[in-house]
Amino acid sequence: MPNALGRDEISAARVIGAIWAGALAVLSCAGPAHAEDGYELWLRYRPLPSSYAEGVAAAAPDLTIDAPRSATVDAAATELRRAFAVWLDRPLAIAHAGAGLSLCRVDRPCAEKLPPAAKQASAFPGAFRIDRLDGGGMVISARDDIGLLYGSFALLRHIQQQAPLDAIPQADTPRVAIRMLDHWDNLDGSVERGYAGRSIFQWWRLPGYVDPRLTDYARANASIGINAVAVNNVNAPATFLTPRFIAKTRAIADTLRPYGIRVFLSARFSAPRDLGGLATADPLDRGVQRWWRAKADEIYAAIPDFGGFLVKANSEGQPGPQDYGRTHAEGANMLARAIGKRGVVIWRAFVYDPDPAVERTMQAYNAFQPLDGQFDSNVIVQVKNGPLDFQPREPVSPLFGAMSKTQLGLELQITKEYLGFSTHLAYLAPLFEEALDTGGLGRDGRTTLADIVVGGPTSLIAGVANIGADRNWTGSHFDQANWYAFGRLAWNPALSSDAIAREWAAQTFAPDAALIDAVAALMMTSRQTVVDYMTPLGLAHLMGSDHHHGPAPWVDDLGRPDWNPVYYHRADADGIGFDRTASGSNALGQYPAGLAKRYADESDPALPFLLWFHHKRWDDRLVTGRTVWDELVMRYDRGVAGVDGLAARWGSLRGRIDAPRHAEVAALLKVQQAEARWWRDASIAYFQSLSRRPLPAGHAAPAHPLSWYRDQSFPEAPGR
Ligand code: GCW
Repeated sequence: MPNALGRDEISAARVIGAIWAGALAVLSCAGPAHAEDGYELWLRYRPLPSSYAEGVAAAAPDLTIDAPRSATVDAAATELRRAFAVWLDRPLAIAHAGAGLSLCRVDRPCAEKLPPAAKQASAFPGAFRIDRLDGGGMVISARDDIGLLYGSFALLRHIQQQAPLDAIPQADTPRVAIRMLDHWDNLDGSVERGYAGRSIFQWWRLPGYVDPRLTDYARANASIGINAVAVNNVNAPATFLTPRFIAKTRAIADTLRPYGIRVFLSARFSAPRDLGGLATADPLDRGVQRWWRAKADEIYAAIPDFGGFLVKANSEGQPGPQDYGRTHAEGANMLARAIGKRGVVIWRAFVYDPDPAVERTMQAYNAFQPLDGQFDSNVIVQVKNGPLDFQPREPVSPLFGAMSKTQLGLELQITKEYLGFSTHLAYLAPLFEEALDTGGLGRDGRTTLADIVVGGPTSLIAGVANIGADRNWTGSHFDQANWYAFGRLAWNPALSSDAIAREWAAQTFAPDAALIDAVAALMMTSRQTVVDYMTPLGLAHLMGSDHHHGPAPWVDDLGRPDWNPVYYHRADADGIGFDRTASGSNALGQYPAGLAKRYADESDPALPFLLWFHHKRWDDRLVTGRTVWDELVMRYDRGVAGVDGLAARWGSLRGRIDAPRHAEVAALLKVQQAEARWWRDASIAYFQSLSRRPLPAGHAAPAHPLSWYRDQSFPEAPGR
């Protein structure tokens, strides 16, 4: 992409920025003027140190707008004025001279003043440039209004980090067309797998009352490039498609539209029966096709830029085309034809057979890969990053790279269903990055997952939202970083998780170089720490049933074998792990040869997928020099020590972060310390009951007998 910053350039710019910011931080010791409760997210516009503020005032004494009047341009101007009023300590006046800061649509006269490069700017929707002009002014230019809004937020991000103004010009282009949040929000205001309070969508009060919070939600999304939102749970009743709910959804769409965000609805496949009184929902039935076409027309009449339908079909009890002997492609195409050119159908590949003869992680591939080439061009098949279900670590789904004739979208989970809810500190960008950077997926062996999902008008990265009505939006301050990082990576999957952590920390806490180093370092180790105390060495799905809170590796009595943790770890007196090589289920055979070889490799001491792909004997000696049993215990303890380290490092930042947020994070880290021990102790107590091996020297016995851990129950756990 022309003008795109690569990882190296970004980190070079970041280092320069950090040095500059560090020098300035010495000068600025003013405390925050506002109570820091997290509501403002990363959009905290605080007074700047005077020397930096002078530069900002010189470059942007006033604002000129040369673009057709639109709600989006107004939103950009409002946001700029909100921030600059603080930075200039006076309102940013609207001018007509164009000598200060200006917003310039490149089809307008202002384009004449732009440097030549700006005239060849990317045509990808949302692309923008920020330039300095010879006279000292600054101009944000784009081909479309949304580019002006994104450019405005980029400039605000730059200034909030107190990055050098000399580092402008900048240009940026989204790499993915649909950058989407999937809310698993229910009609009754609860949120499936939500740990940040009730839903922000107040269905009962809509459409008459639209919570102003939705505008702040839209601002936050636009600031990181998110441009699509599914407002209801994929496990949704058809009620969302009734006229009453279309009117409510329209009110949401009207609020989000100025910020470039299109609304989608999760659609229940049986709606023609549930609502339409038809005897069938068979996608090949003419009456069913007519019903969906009329429903789509009704929605588009209310919401002209409606994004389309998100569908969970024939998965976990949801209805779908297979109920009528039809394929996923036939079901998806029927809906796609009802939508037509107006939008897309996002069809989820998260399926597993109700009667599993085949190993669970192989099922989505078996169900979808043979359909490659059969989906209409406005169907996107949305695939979770891993083949199981958003575990702390998984290999990538083998569907990526195996459906070259189908538009595949990536589904990530931002809410931490399996990583400690909103209580544990786990920065997820390294997890997202690990998936996106996984290579060896194409026939050439050089294609990464990111290469597969970036590109044309139906490219998609979706994330299951972690947002709720809690004052701080995400249930904990650090979970805001996961929303932020998701948006930034969906915009540009080549950004580094470390660079994102730094820009988030600078905006969320303060642009102080030492503070940013400390916060980013803590964030960057947090996910591996969770892996260590929950699911070390490639183990997975060891959590409590139903609510998914806490350890329960002993569970073996659920309705289906593949719902039980014992199905996944396969531990017994002899050993542990799932043989997915050719001698076992051969899930490994679903990957291209080079990647399969890397996944099966046991020579890297990190051993990320050892027990995902191999069954090992307890006494087998690993590349680390330890036996499997000893290595397992060591990893659990490393996880516990890791959380202690997070807590200690956070503790040392006391006084350098505002007291309310510091105290809240510290309290949650205490819970995490206790719960990491619980995960470690319960898991070791259980596995030791099978391995009958002594703990290696220096590793303490679990605090309680196994029965104690088995007896814990959490009827009040949120998110079910
Ligand atoms: O991760 C699992 C969750 C379910 C969820 C399902 C899915 C919305 O436990 O709560 O249902 O996946 O992705 O459809």
